[in-house]
Amino acid sequence: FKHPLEHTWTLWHWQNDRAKAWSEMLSDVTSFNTVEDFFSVYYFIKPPSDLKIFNDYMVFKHGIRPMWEDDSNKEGGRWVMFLERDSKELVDKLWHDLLLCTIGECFEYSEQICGAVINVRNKGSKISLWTKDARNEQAIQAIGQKMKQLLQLNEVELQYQIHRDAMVQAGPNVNAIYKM
Ligand code: M7G
Repeated sequence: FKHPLEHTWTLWHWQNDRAKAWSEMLSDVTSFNTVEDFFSVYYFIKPPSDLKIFNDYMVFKHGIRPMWEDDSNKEGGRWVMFLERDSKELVDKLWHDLLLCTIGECFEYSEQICGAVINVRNKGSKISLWTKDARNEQAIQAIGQKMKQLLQLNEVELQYQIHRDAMVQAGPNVNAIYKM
């Protein structure tokens, strides 16, 4: 007997390849819907600290593609943290904890949660939680507060960015509509 999760989740991997368009660099790795299957995937893949620069993991509810254009994301945004000078251990731990909180449905307004992402870049890593409706301030604030508390982000700032803004303002300077 395995312990069922509330939802089925899909792990995606993104790897930079200059010859391809962004969405062609995405691959759907596997899906899981029990705690045990989650851990077999989690311990099988490399931790984020062993990934090469320009690799991402995304864990999204089954049926939601981890891209701005998906119907569940196109009106949404993300709570994102920028981990530039943080240790590899901390980055791996934050990613682990965020995944457990996400698949374990620790957040209120869990229907607003689409998925979690880690981007490994030159400057450091970004970890984010994508939500469905960037106009739902109540849900966004509740989710952000819970994330801050569960991940013990005392010194780490969270910013909420709207995907629609990211689409038009490529680069690191996307405005944050909320910070905490
Ligand atoms: P990023 O990988 O989120 O962050 O976006 P980075 O700037 O730290 O590398 C880099 C670029 O990838 C964006 O400017 C887009 O060109 C492309 N990109 C990223 N995302 C998440 C998407 C997406 O959801 N859809 C599309 N079409 N392009 C994306």
